[in-house]
Amino acid sequence: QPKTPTRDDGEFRDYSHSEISRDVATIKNSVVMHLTATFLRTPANIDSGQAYLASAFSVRDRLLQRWNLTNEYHDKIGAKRVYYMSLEFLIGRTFDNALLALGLREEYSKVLGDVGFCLEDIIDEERDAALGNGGLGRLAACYVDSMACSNYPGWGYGLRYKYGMFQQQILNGYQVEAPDCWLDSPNPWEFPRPDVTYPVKFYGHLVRDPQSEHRFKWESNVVYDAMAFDVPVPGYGTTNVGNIRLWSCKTNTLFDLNKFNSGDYQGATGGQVAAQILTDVLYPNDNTSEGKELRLRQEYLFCSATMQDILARFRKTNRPLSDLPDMAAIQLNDTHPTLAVPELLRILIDDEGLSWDEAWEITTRTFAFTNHTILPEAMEKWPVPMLDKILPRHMGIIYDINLFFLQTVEKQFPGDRELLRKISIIEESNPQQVRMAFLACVGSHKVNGVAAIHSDIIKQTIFKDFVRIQGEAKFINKTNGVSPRRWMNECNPDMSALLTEVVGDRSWVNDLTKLNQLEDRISDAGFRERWWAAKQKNKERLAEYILTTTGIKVSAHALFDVQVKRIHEYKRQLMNIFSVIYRYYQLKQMSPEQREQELHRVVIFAGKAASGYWVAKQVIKLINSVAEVINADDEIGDVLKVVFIPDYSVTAAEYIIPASDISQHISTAGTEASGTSNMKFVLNGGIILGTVDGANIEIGEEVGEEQIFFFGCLAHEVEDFRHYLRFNQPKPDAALQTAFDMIQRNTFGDAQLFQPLIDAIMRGGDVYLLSVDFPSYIQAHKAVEEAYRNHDEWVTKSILSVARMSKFSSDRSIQEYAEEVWNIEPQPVLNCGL
Ligand code: Z57
Repeated sequence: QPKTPTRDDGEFRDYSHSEISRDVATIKNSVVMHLTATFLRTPANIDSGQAYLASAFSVRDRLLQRWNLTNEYHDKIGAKRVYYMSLEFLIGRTFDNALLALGLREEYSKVLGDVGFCLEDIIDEERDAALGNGGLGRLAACYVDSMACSNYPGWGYGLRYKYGMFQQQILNGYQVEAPDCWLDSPNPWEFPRPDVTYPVKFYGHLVRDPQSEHRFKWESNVVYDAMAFDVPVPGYGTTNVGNIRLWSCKTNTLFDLNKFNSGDYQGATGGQVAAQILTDVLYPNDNTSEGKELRLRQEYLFCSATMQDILARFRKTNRPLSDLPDMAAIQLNDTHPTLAVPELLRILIDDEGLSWDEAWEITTRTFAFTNHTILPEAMEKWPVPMLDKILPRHMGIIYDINLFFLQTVEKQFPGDRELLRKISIIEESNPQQVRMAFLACVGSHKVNGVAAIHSDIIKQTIFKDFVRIQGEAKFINKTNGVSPRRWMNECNPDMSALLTEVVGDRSWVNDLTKLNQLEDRISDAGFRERWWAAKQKNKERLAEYILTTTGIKVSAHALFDVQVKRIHEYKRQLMNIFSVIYRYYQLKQMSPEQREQELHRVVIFAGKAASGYWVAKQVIKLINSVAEVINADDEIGDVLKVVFIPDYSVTAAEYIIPASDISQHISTAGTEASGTSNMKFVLNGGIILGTVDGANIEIGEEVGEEQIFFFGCLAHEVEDFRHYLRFNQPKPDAALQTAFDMIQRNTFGDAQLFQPLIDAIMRGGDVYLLSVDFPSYIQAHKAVEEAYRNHDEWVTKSILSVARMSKFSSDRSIQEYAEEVWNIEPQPVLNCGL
C-alpha cells in the first residue's frame, strides 16, 4: 500500500500559494487581465461574447490548479485509474457547470453585474461541445462528471472533432444540416498539449522477424500524428478535477521538401491538409453503423493514440507489464473503440516482446465492454479485406484471437460445428466480416448491458452462446444514470432551491438518496404550491424559448407533452404524431363549447435525424406539416398546439426537460436499451408515458406504478406479433385508420409525401408494431388527461417521483462499475484549501 502523502510531505508540492480566491475584487482583476492581455480589449469597450471569454478564461485558471493537483496526487499515490474510451462525449456547455462546481456563481454574477452584464446572458454566449449524437455520448459525459464528483481516479478518452453534431435547421418543414463550426471562436475549455503527440500508422505490410519466425513487424510509410487536447471536468463539492483527453489528427510528414524547394508551396503541405480529415467530423449516426472506411480509420487513430498514452503513463511507474491490469481499467463504450484490444496485443507482443499468452492475459484483465443496443443495423461489422488493407497486423491478430477462442470452444463442446459458426468473430459471409461485438466480448473480462431488461435480452440473444461458453458471471447489468449536477442543480434552479430547503443544505447534489426527505412534505400545502410554481416558471421559460426558436405562441397553462430524442423508427415519433392527428380529428368533431372544456395541450417534439436516414427525415416533415395546419386552425386555438423545436442539443434539453408535465418514451418493447432522458424528466418532476421498455421499467419500480403511465405490448410478445405481421396485413384500429385517412385526404399537404410512412406499416410488416400498440396508446393518453385534471393527485405524483429517483444518479452507476468492474477506489485529493 503506497504511503498517502500529507501537506507536510516535503516531496509533495505545496499548492497553498494558489488557493482559489472568493474575493470579488480579485476575480474582477483576473477577468480584466484576460480581457486586456488575452483578448486585447478594454473593459469600456466589450460585448457579451468577449465578457464570456474573459470570464471563462479566468474560471479556467482556477480549474487548472486543481487539475494539476489531482493528477499529480493520483500519480504520487500510485492509484489505479479507469479509462473510459468513447468515440462520443456530448458535453454541452461548461461555464455555468464550472461556476457551480467551484461555488463561484454568485461572485461572477457580481463581477459581471458591475460591468453591466447579466450572468444569464453571458452563459448564453457559450456554444455546446456537441461531440456526440445522443444517449451514448451524453452518458459518457455524465460518467466522467460522476467520476470527478466521487473522487475516482479516471479519465475519458475521445476525439476532438473539428465539426461536432450538425446543426439542424428546418426549412419548409424539412431538416437541413449545417456544419457545427464550434471551434471558430476560442475554446476556453481545452488545453492543447503539443508535447503529448503519438504517431499512428496505417496500411503498409508485415515483415517476418529474422530472429524468430513467429514474430512480425508492421512497416508502413503512412503515419499520422494524434495530438492531445485536455478538457477539464470540474467536480462539484470536491477539489478533484477530472479530464477528458481528446485526440486531434495531423500529419507528421510536415513538409514535402522536394516540392517546397521546387516552388510548390501549396503541394508541400498537401499531406497535412489530407490528414486533418481524420478527426474533422463526427459521424452523425445514432444506433446505426455506416460502415465507411474513414470511420474505421478514425476509430483506429483513437485506439492507437489512447493505448500508447495509457502505456506511456504506466511505464513511468516502472512496474512490470503484467501489472497493467492493477493500474488501469479500460471501459469500451460500445464496440466503437474495440480496435484497442488488438492494438494492445500488438504493442505487448511486437514492441514489448511478450508471448501471446502473457499479452492475452493482460489484455482481457484490462478491458471491459458495454453494449448499448441490439438493433441489427447498429451492429458494427468490418469487411475483412478493408481491415486487412488498412491494418494488416491487426487483422492477423484478430484471426489469432478467433483461432484460439474457437479451439477452446471446440474442446468444451467437441464436434459442434454449428456452434463454432455462430460464435466465430469472423462471419463467413462474402466478403467475410469481423463482428466487433464478439471481438469486444472475447477481449473483455466483463460485458454489461445498460438496464435490467436490456442486460437480460443480450444474454438471451446476441451473447447467448457466450454465456454458455464463458459463464454467467461475466455478463452483468449496470443500469444507466444521469448527473444530478447538470440535470437538476444546473437546469432547474427553482426546484433545486426547494430541494435544498427540504434537505437543509446542497448535499443532495452529490447524494440523491437525501431526496427521500421530500416524502415528509407531501401534505404540506405551502410546499406543494411552491413546487407547482417552480414547474410553472419552467414552463413559462420554455414557452419563451419556443417563441424565439419557432415563432409559435403557446400557453404555459396547457399540459406540456414532450417527446425529445433522436428521430428513429424504433422510438416511434410517428406513432405520436398519428395520435396527434387523431386528436385533431376528434376536436374538429366537437362543438366550440365542448372543445373549450377539453384539456389544453402543447405537444412538443425535438430531435435530429441522421443525415442519410430518409424515413426519419420524412417523419420530421410530417410533424411540421401537421403542426402548421393545427396551429393555424382558429377553431382549435390553444386547445391543441404542436411544436417542433429545431436543433435539439444538450442546452435545448436543459430548457425543455424541467418544463415537461408528461414526456413520452414509447419505443417498441425490447428496442430501447435504456434511455436516459426518461430519468432526467422524472428527476425534474415530470411524469412518463411509456412502454414497458429500457429503464422505464426500473423507474416504475422505484417511483411506484401510480407515478407512471405504461402501455403497449411486452418485449416477450414482440416476436410473435412480428411473425404474424410478416404474413398478415396489419389491422389498424378506427383511430389509426382515421389518422391515415386524414393524411390521405391531403389535410397536411400532398399525401404522396407521407404515403411511404403509411406503407411501412401497411405493406412493410409494421416492424415496430404501431398498429399493435396504438389502441393502448390512445387509452394511456386518456388516463394521463384524467390524472392531470386532478391537480392535487398530479402534484403528489410529481413530488413522490423526485423523492424516489436516487437510483438513477450516475453516481450510483459509477460506484457499481468501480466496485464490480474496475476495482478502483475513491481518492480524494488532499484538502489544501483549493
Ligand atoms: C446510442 O445513443 C445508444 C446506443 C447505441 O448503440 C448507439 Br450507436 C448510440 C443509446 C441507446 O439507444 C439508449 O437506449 C441508451 O440509453 C444510451 O445509448 C446510453 O446507454
